[in-house]
Amino acid sequence: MSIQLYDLAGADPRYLFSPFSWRVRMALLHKGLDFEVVPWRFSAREAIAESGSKAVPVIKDGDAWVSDSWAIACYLDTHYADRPPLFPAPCGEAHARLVSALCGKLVFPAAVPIALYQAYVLLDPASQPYFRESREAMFNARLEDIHADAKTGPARLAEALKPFDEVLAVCDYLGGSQATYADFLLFGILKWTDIVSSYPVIDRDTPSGRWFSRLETDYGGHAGRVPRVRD
Ligand SMILES: N[C@@H](CCC(=O)N[C@@H](CS)C(=O)NCC(=O)O)C(=O)O
Repeated sequence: MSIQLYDLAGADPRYLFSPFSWRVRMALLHKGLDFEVVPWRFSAREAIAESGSKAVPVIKDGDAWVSDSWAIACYLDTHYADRPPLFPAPCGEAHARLVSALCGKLVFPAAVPIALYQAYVLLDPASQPYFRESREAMFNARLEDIHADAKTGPARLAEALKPFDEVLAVCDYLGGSQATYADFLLFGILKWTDIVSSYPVIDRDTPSGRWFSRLETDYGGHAGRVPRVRD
């Protein structure tokens, strides 16, 4: 039986955009595991109640429920050790933790002004009040006031990606010659912005942009085929 990946969906279930779920989706693709995406909404949390988590991503693998994107990646590497690694020894985990910290400090703050309001607009009406209230409390600002336009949003994101550009100018992946979980940490954030945004967010003619396009064509082009709002 294939693994089920519970993923945040918009009112239109074709839009699946959680940055954390994208990390897991890429990890499943990298491992070559069969999986099925189950659309999930804030307004229908009970679908993942058995996992003990209130947040997605969550996977169900046979009888096992696993939540939290990092914990899921660790689970996949442990349980499917014969498949391509997400954290190749000896320093895969330390490397991924460094990339995670850089993403948290640099990229996520630049992605939020692009994605937060535009993600809110895509949600089902029953989820929107919760999302607005929780995110406005988290960022201490109205969603509309956080929102960046087509000029300032991508410019700030490009600035945040500069350290990654330096690496990706000389390596195909953050993992070197192969993608690792470090790649999917960054990719998840960018894919989130790219799916929900009404304007282009990533300059494809930069090292990070070329790397993003590469990951979209890898794994049979899975990530490149998913619908974006502006398609
Ligand atoms: N640390 C968690 C974060 C997951 C997370 O925040 N997911 C969001 C969707 S993008 C969620 O489901 N939040 C639940 C809520 O806000 O109530 C992970 O990496 O899996």
